[in-house]
Amino acid sequence: MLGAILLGALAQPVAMTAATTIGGVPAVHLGPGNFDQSSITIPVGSKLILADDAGIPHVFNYGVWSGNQQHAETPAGAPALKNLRVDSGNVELGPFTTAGTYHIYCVIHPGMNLTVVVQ
Ligand SMILES: [Cu+2]
Repeated sequence: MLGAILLGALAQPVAMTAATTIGGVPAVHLGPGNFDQSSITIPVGSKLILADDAGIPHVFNYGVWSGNQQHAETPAGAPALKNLRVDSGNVELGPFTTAGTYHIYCVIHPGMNLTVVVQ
């Protein structure tokens, strides 16, 4: 029974994003007012690095920008993330221990949205 479930999971198509990693941890790089990719897929139990290469301040929460409106979210099972300010360098989120789709946005930059798929 468990084997069948595992095989079923393995048979699902996996989005093969050309993800970058830093020290083996999946990473999304930050531009001046954007994520350099709109989504990233990581395995359950993985952390996620946000790499502020440009040294531009960003502040992250769960939720999305829709037009010029911020919509905060409180996703169940997600690691803590509340007004996380990044000024430069790398910040680590997680680990993400629960499979699901999580939305992260930057409160400073309209439209700066990232979808994190944990599977
Ligand atoms: Cu930002």
